[in-house]
Amino acid sequence: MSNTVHLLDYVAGNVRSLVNAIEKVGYQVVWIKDPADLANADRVILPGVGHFGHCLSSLSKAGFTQPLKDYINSGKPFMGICVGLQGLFEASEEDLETPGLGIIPGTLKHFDSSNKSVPHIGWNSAATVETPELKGKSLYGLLSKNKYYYVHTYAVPYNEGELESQGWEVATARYGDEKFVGAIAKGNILATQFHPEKSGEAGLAVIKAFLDGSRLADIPADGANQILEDEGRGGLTRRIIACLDVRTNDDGDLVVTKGDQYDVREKGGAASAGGQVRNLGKPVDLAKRYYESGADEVTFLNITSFRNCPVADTPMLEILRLTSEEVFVPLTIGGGIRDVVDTDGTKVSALEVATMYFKSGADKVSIGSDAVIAAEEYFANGKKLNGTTAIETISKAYGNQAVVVSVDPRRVYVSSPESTKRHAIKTAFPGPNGEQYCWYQCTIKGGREGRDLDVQELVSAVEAMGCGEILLNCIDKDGTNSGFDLELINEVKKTIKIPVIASSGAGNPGHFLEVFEKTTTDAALGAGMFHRGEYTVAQVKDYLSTKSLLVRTSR
Ligand code: 1PR
Repeated sequence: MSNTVHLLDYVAGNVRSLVNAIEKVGYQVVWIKDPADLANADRVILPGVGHFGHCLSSLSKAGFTQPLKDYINSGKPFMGICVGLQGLFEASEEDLETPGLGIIPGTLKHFDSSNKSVPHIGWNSAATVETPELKGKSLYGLLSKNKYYYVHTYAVPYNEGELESQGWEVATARYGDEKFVGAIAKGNILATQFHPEKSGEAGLAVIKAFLDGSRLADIPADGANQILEDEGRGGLTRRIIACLDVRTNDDGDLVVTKGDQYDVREKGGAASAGGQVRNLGKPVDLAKRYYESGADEVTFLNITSFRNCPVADTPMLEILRLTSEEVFVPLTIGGGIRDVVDTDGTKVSALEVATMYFKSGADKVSIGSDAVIAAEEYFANGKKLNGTTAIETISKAYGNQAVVVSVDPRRVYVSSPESTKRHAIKTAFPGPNGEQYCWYQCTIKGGREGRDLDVQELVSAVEAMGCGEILLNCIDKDGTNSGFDLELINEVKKTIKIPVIASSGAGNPGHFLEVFEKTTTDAALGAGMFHRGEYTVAQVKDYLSTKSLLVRTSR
């Protein structure tokens, strides 16, 4: 058999990562653009991101529905990923008007968000339910000790024995009190709710097993069943994210830098503005190092993108391209995601800018300044969505999970809550004049400009617009090594349902423990302490493990 795999090209999606993963395990991708080509394929993968109804209706409009069913019925290898799994079922609550392919019985349900963040984002299990045939065997390389990367709002609830009675083999995961289908297989079909292409070595092993046709293998000695769970959270691990602030230094090279309260220049150096830009290493090298050390995600923030520069920021796109060939965990890119006018006068929409990054290997884009402006307009228009903001257009095309909003708040101290129109909180850390209250002011342009909008207003507005996750920085804490701003994080968590990544202030593993124990944050991010080599990501995870927090340790 050839070493090609056919991928269906039917909907906008950030599939670069999947292509990279397939190439990494030694196969070549051929795109199927015409339904007739399906008949000639030896192996087919159906990727899918975003909205169930949009994906299924795009498939149908492009004439793929019947040829795809025929291909699956032919018995040749077929794999569905994420919405590619969902589409095999009969229906989804996400869009009950548009039917699924109906190959597997069942309907996808919305996760219950009354007691947990939704979407479900992060690393969770895919533990195979043992059947006589599977005893001592791993199905397509799935191992219960491994964690896989999920990002979805709808899932197939798992009811013991139901799918098995129809001949399906199932691997499950648990999120809070909900058990759902993480992967499902029968004969020539394999489908995963998680993204194997973003699941590190564990995910690459699943893709390779599928492409090699290795359906069952002996479980390796170190792969024995070991399904760890965290009370209240199920198998979802605490996510540790490494962040790289990238900018051009005074010599014109793109470097990883790191600020103290957003000031990235060395103190007392030679450059006129007060010192050289701190250079902590090369972006691609550091990203690889953090991946190898177990980072669950890597985020790049292009921190000077508000300055005039060509839209096709070639060096930044190149960084993503090179990183995504070697780093198989989710990659987020931020900085400059907004409607822009290029240096030659051409107008380029935020969606087009984001598309360039997705095509180069990003899985999510992070929006900073533009989100603040959009939120101000949202309130000015009586909380009406206008449909044209960067958040709305990108989340519509690529799914909410692909849109992160990066928030850069700064504390403003006040003597009483009545002395400001903004939401003030009582703080245990009084201001310089003994003020007992503060509000968190949103800023734009990397903290250079404060706006009359508080962090609670911003996060609730962007959640309504379709943002899937908040990256919550804090200018007061950035680079201080003094721990996260727990008051800020608790306030934001109270305000919204979407997941929050706590950022700014991490100086040692204990700070990660503290933020997970004292807030309900979904993930925590570190920058300076990793770049300066004070601690590795692995050390943070080992420490959390010794404190009984669930983390992903196997790659
Ligand atoms: O406004 O959409 O163009 O996006 C610009 C992006 O660049 C925003 O996400 C903004 O947060 C970021 N940014 C702008 N200026 C700076 C700066 O440092 N001068 N960096 C900056 C933000 C903060 C964190 C940092 C954590 C953890 N960096 O991401 O990594 O504070 O640091 P620590 O662990 O060392 O304390 P747009």
